[in-house]
Amino acid sequence: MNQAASSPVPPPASPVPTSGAPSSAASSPASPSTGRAASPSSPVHVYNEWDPLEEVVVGIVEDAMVPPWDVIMPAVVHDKTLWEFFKANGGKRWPLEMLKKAEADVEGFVHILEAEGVTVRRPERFAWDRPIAAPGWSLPSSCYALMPRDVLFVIGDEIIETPMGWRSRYFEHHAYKSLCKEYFQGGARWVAAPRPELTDADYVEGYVAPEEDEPQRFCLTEHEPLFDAADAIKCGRDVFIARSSCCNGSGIEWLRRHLAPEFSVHEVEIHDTHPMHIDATFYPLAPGKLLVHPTRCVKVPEMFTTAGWDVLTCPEPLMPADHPLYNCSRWICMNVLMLDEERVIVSKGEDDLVRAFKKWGLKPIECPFYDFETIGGGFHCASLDIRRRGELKSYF
Ligand code: DAV
Repeated sequence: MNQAASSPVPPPASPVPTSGAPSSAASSPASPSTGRAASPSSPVHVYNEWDPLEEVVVGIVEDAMVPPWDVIMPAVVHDKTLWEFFKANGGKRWPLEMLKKAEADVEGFVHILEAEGVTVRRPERFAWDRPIAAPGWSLPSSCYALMPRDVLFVIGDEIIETPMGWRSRYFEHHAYKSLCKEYFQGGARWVAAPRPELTDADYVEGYVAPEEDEPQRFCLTEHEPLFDAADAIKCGRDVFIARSSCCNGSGIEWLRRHLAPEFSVHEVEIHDTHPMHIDATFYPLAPGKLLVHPTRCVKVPEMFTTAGWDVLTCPEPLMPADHPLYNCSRWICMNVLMLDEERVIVSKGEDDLVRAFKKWGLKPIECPFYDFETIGGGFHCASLDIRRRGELKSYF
């Protein structure tokens, strides 16, 4: 089964520029490096979603618990018919059959990554089944180490432990501590955003998710900065972020100030009844190629059209409507992983998206993932880029 991170750190990447010209958008080299530009010797080096991927962390299915029912759950679980399931089973183990099927998917994903030449690291096991508490709240359990993308924001040579809005994910960073220490020893920077209190003051009292035809509203207050790493997505000098059920305006402002002046953080306007993370809504796949959800992305920032990017609308998902999804919507098909500017890992069964990717000049690699999606998210959620071979640039 999955082992805790144990293999030695591979030699640092040589700082080779990205291969291939951008399809339509202009890219320009960054101005001479300021403090934040990654040191060439750091084992952590990521500026965007598409430079050639060298090392990645992939989540583990073992020990995963059904997220305990808590204040944030009605804001993130799309399907109201599942609320009773969470109320009855939250804080218990997922049924073994579901875990086995999810594990087969994730190990198939790892196999593909390794076959494509990517070094894959795994989080550590952790006692997610233990009750947890902080002043003002307590829960019967944590969740899992399924989705590293949410927990750590990796940019340049820095790892940022994010201030997550789910109480049940408060200790999730612990599954990645050994890896963080190893990367730190190898030269990476490592910081934690202010650890949130997550008291009732963080959540809008009596929150009810909006219907499709209602204006956007969010379940979080501005009591303190909150965001998950997957609420933001990297695009060289520019980072795009959207408010969600786990990301508030203060969280966006914290990231903006922390990353300035090397990176500019732009907020993307969305409409989503159960918003959680930007990566099934707005996804810069490669220079000149922005994948968007047909309705959730209210307005594509003008900088994309001005710079000549193609705005690619994701086709309707083909996952059967009755496929059980406990933590995301069928649009999880958008949650792909780029191995470089062309190779894209996409869920098997999503033939329309595969066809669209080919038309858009990408090389899809299909991997069965519906059973992982049942309890978790997509390829992007299940992974965390540690090193991509490329340089800091502006694509606008
Ligand atoms: O609605 O499917 C999932 C995004 C997870 N990072 C959705 C959003």
